[in-house]
Amino acid sequence: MTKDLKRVFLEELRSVKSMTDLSHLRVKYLGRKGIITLELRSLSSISPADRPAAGKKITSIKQFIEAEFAVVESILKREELQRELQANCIDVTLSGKFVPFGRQHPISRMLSEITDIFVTMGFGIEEGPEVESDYYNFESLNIPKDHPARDMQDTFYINDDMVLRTHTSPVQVRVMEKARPPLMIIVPGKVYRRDADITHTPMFHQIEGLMVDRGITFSNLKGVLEAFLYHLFGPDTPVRFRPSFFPFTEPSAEVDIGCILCGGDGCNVCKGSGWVEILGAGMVNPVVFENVGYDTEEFSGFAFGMGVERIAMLKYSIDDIRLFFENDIRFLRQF
Ligand code: 2NL
Repeated sequence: MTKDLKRVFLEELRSVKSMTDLSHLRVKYLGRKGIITLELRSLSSISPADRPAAGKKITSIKQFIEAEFAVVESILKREELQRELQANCIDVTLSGKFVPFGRQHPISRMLSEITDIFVTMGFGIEEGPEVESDYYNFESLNIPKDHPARDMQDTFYINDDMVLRTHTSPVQVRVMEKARPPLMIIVPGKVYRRDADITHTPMFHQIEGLMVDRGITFSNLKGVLEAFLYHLFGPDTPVRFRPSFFPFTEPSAEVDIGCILCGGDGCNVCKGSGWVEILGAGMVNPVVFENVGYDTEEFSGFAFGMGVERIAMLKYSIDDIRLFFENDIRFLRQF
């Protein structure tokens, strides 16, 4: 009978294919009403003389079954692990997915390049509000009430008194109100004018600079701007100063560089002249100093301003300013 039990058990064990099959078979043999459990319980009905031998036999079968279960269980577990590894297998030799890199916008790069040159010379960077009062944007800078720049046609008005700043100069006025000379700052930022064509957008970027101290002269202005243009356009770039006019500087100048496109021979960028305008500058008008409470007998200074898009257009030979703001990846990728 016990030989049969082992044989029947082994046959049933052979048909076990999964952990579920195995646990069913375990219940069938070793469960509370399992074959082995019942055999052990039935020992009490055997005569005391035969009981030890019968007990020994059934216990040894139980141990045999338990050992077999352990073997099959470990085989099934290994198979299961193998299946799992196969299903979740990663081919580390496959080539990776292409992740496109972003990059700085050409205007952001131009801004950093310009500010870096001035920071190297010792200028500090200042920023301020883009929505300004009429006073800071115009009045404090000696821009008269009837000046065309103050026209509704040219400036974005928020209301009678507030505008979108048309230049970053109001930031310099704010700084001068708070600090006394010596002062050496540049002010990069967005500015707004009602204008739109291939060289104008309603929003563009400007960098202005200001140096104020005792004994600052036009020579200092010339030296700083020539050093700046030397670093931005290279040591062989010719620079010239032309007389000009701004209400906030006196005297005023416009600064040209030899056309980098044609090398001075004349082309459509320099309109045949061989020169292109790059900056406006001048000695700060004493009226502006009086407005911020500086003693004009003690202090003098120079200021300058430039358009960042305009410089980027010249540097990279771009003929339409709107390309900077269309976000065409084929354009932006080239910088
Ligand atoms: C240009 C010309 C310029 C200034 C900006 C300035 C600022 C203060 C006082 C005096 Cl607070 N001047 N700024 C001076 C001369 C020229 O910009 O062509 N910009 C694009």
